[in-house]
Amino acid sequence: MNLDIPDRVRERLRAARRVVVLSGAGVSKESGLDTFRGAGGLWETQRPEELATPQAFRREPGRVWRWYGWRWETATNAQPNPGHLALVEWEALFPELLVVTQNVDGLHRRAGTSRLLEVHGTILQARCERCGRTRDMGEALSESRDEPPVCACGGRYRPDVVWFGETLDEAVLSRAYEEAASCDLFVSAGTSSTVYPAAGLIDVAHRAGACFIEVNPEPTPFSELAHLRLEAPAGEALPWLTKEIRACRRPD
Ligand code: BJW
Ligand code: ZN
Repeated sequence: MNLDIPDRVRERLRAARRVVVLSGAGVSKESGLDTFRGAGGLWETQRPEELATPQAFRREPGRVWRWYGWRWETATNAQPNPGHLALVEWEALFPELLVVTQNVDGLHRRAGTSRLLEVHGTILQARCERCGRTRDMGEALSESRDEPPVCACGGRYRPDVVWFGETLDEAVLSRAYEEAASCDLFVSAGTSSTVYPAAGLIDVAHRAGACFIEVNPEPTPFSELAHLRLEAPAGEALPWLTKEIRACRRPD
């Protein structure tokens, strides 16, 4: 990457203590996982609002279960990439770092990020739609690959993720909003910033006066608010930004 960081942004990077990163599917792209929207995205031919919904699961539980089975397999076979690993290094640079991910693939955790909120849940777990019991997704899939397995209570297992029209965990969401409202640096990476309430974190942080950096090869509805835009894949931009942060924090 060849880019000059404006002095006022460099100063904000040097002074930042409370840092929130919002990540999306683009961060896992270089691990071989498809994004949802855009060219080659998982949903190029089908609208996400029609597949990732409780209605779709009610109508065609087998189809939805098989799709998540395939996604579980690709996610568990994938490896964290340099973008995920850069954010692990940020924990040493910013003791108050929080990574808020919309991804359900578990790659941030596997990379080693510890202060992590998975606001759209996890594909690594299945949850009974009736009693809420959870179990390992791999185990549930080995019991039944074609149709969702049935819990002892008679309910069906589904992936432990948040579909459209479902509410996010309230404690998790309010923690994300609190930290966004009080951070001094907010970085969004690999997200189209179109799905709410996660995308609303950007606005909250910006209004609260945080420095906002956007990492995305394509523009988003929030690009114009960005103090710095890194138009590059996260696997290049985040390691580059790490080097820049280290450089501006080194005592002269
Ligand atoms: C790269 C790259 C590289 C490529 N490096 N970058 C306010 C206004 C309007 C609507 C609403 C609103 N509030 C709520 C709603 C309704 C709805 C919503 O947001 N709809 C919008 C689509 C308009 N939200 C909800 O329903 C939420 N629930 C809720 O609000 O409950 C209260 C309520 C109930 C009833 C009615 C109203 C309110 C729940 C949202 C749950 C989203 N779930 C999913 C599926 C999760 C499970 C699964 O994975 O299958 O979450 S949808 C999908 O989108 C998934 C993602 O986490 C999420 C966000 O996508 P993301 O991560 O941004 O990916 P992409 O593909 O969109 O973008 C990738 C980006 O990467 C692109 O920009 C590329 O350019 C870039 N990229 N390569 C860096 N190498
Ligand atoms: Zn049950």
